[in-house]
Amino acid sequence: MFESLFRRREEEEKVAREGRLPPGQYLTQKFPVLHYGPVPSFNPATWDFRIWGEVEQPVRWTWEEFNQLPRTEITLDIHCVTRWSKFDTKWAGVSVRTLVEQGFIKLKPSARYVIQHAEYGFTANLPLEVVLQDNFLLATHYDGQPLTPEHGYPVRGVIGHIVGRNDLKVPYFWKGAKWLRGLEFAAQDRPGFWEQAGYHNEADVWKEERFG
Ligand SMILES: Nc1nc2c(c(=O)[nH]1)N[C@H]1C(S)=C(S)[C@@H](COP(=O)(O)O)O[C@H]1N2
Ligand SMILES: [Mo]
Repeated sequence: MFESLFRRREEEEKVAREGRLPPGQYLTQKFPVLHYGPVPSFNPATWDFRIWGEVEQPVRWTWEEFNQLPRTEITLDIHCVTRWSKFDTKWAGVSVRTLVEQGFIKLKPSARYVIQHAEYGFTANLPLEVVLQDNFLLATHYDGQPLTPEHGYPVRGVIGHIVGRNDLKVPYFWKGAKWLRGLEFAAQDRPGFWEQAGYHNEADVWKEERFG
């Protein structure tokens, strides 16, 4: 107990020295669960993932098809607006940038924002350029294992900081929707669930943009 408290403090001081601890955040070794509403169930026979809006061709992938998309692994520092940060988290899944580059998604020039649509109508909005960054992933796996139901199984958006990539925008972790079912590419921005509840639209962790 004391030993693990001590280790937490040491690791926090280390990431702070490395410039990886954003203002107002603390390091946690746990993985807190945070969301509004119940955890949905998953049926692989009826589940689908849709792409629509400002695209040349709307797309619908079954779970089987989603699993055949090209895969990417990233390591992220994730920062929750409730002030916990978790460092060196390992994710695997599908990169939206790769889908665009390899022609799985054909964007119209009018596409400028992306709305993540999750179960029960939950939404989260981001600018297209952020969704196309290397630090945004449609994640199916955390730390080598499929996501647990409470962390978003089977697919969730994740966004965080990649060490050494200070060129990338880093929004708070709420900008990744758990139980994700589709991406809408939009010409206009539209506030998502937490943004409508008063959270900041851009949500930059380094600028501490917590509330709008
Ligand atoms: N579908 C859905 N996704 C969601 C949320 C939610 O309420 N519903 N909350 C967000 C918030 S506020 C946070 S902090 C993270 C938490 O992810 P975690 O439970 O895996 O830590 O999920 C985000 N994604
Ligand atoms: Mo959150």
